[in-house]
Formats: sequence, C-alpha cells, structure tokens
Amino acid sequence: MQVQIDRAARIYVAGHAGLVGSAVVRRLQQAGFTNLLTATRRQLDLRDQGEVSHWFKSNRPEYVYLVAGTVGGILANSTRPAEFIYDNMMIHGTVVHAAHQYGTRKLLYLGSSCIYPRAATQPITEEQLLTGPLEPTNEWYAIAKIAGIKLCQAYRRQYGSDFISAMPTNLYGPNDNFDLTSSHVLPALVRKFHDAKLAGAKSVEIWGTGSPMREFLHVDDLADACVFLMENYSDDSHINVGSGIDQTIRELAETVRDIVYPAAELHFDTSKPDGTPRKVLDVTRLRDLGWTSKIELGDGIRSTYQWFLENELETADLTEDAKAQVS
Ligand code: GFB
Repeated sequence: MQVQIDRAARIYVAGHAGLVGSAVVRRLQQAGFTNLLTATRRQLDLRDQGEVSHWFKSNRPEYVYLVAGTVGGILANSTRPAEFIYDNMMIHGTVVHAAHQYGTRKLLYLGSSCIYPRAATQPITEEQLLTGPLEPTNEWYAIAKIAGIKLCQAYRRQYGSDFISAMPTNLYGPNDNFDLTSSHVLPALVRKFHDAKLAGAKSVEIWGTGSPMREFLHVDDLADACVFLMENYSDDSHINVGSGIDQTIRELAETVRDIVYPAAELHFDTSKPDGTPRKVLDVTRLRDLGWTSKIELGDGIRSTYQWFLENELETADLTEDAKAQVS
C-alpha cells in the first residue's frame, strides 16, 4: 500500500541530533518535507510522560520517526545495563502513548537486530523474534527494543494506530559516536587506526577474536529506508533493514586499516568479549517492497572517515594534516 505523504505535513523526528535522527532529518529535507519538528534533550526529556504528552498536545505531529534512544557498543551495553533498559523502555512508552493520545497518523519505531536470539538461523528472518535466548552482552537493550515492537503492535490491535517497527542491522556514518569506551566497532576502529597513524604506532588493538560476523548499513541508507517505509509499509510485523552482506570483524578491521593506516598490524585482545557469533538480517521482505541498500561498505567507511576528520578532531592542525593524508 503506497501513500504519498503531504510534503507540508507536521513531522516529528524524535532523536534528531543522533546518528540516525540527523540522517532522517537530512533525508526528509532532501525529499521536500518542509515542516519538521524537533526538540533538544534540554527542551524535552523523552523519558517523562508528562513532558512528552504536553509537547505532543502543543505540537500535534502527524507523523513521528521514533529514532531516539540510549545506544552503544558491546562494552557500554554490558557495563550500563540499567540505563539501556530504563531509558529505552521509557522513551518508547512515552512517545508511543502520546502519539496515540494526540492523533498522530503514523509512527515508525526503530529497533535493533539484537532483538533476535543469539543462536538465530542466519540470515535472520523476522519470524525468529522470541524463539530463543538473547545474547547476554546486550539483553537489557534487546528486551527494551522488543517491548517497543510489542508496544506498537498493541496500540495497533487495541486502537487501530498505524504504528510500524523497523529493525536495522549495525549502523555507521556521520554523527556516530567515536568514543572508545561507548562506541560500536566501526567508529571505534576508525578512531583507533587514526590515532595509531598519528602516533606512528606499529599495531592496533581489536577486541575479541576477530571471528564474529557482522553486517553494516550506512545510516543514509537506513534513513532512506525509513522514509520509504513510512509511505510503503503498514503491517503489524516488524521489518528488517540491512544490506544482507556480512563479514568477520577481522575483515572489517582490515578494510578500515587499508583506508586509514595501511601500515598497521592487527592485534587481537581475546580478553574482550566477542558477543553474538553472527548477525546478518534476511532482507527479503523489504526487497520485495522495492527497497535495497545502495552504499557499498568501503565507500561508506571512506566518507565516514572524511566526516570524522572534518568534525571530530579537536586540533585543527592535525585535521588538516590528516585530511591531506586521506585524500
Ligand atoms: O559493535 P559492537 O560493539 O557491538 O561490537 P555488537 C561488534 C564486534 O566487534 C564484537 C568487536 O565482537 C566486538 O568485540 N570489536 C573489536 C569491537 N574491536 C572493537 C572495538 O574497539 N570496539 C567495539 N565496540 N567493538 C551491539 C549491541 O552488539 O550491536 C547493541 O551491543 C546493538 O545492543 C548493536 O544491538 C547494533 O554488534 O556485538
């Protein structure tokens, strides 16, 4: 079912400053949407139902992209489980409920591929949700994300709300978190190889054995898929969003090394966790609707590194220096 959304409709992007939200805003602007609503964390605490309901009452968004959340890599997930479960459960609860209260026409909720069982059959189909135990390093986050899917389904069943859920694979791109203790693997590797290059270090430390397999999707592809789903998908079931292509962490590290600092050797720290052994999504359902990813991993890493050089580094001299080395 294809619905053309009025380009002047009131559209709220919850989490607009983050990796995903900023990409969704860029994509909506490109597509000609003129009435985008955002609120900073200081203006609106999304964990507070009173504040969120008041904001919805005043702003009456017709469409909502619920892409806000507390997110992080394997270490952050393991060491800050309370924040990951509390923040995410609250944010989903308040926004979905307010969207229902104040007549939002459609809401897209963004989950994560970690909702699936650790031992899921690969590639992972949507039907494998709740068929087995979760990966322990991120079960708190996964439980919150599963609750978000169920929340959307419950409001659809009880109130007829057009609330849909999309499950993206591991994401990367501009505005990512490059902090080594809380980031995901791809931005962490960009920073580690970059720092090693500046220091003239011989090797770079990679966590775990390097054998886990992960699929990566550039956030601009994800944003394109979200805008596509808003106009082309209205089912009860969540839908996977990915590239359908995975590789080992060793292969990923080699790709980042070749782009950022080809002279570096890889050193694996096996005292760090591997997490899920493999996680690649079955994207047949989305492909059948007519959407596929476009940004190839090497190109995406190159442009992300360029963004990192231009936006993340504190010393202007180093930035200029390093920019000259990458171009
Ligand atoms: O991206 P990542 O932190 O999370 O780690 P997950 C992926 C793999 O890369 C793991 C390895 O096997 C890590 O051990 N790795 C190697 C590194 N070097 C590094 C490094 O320097 N930093 C990091 N972070 N990893 C996350 C979940 O799982 O996936 C989240 O924790 C979410 O909840 C996200 O679902 C999409 O892919 O293991």
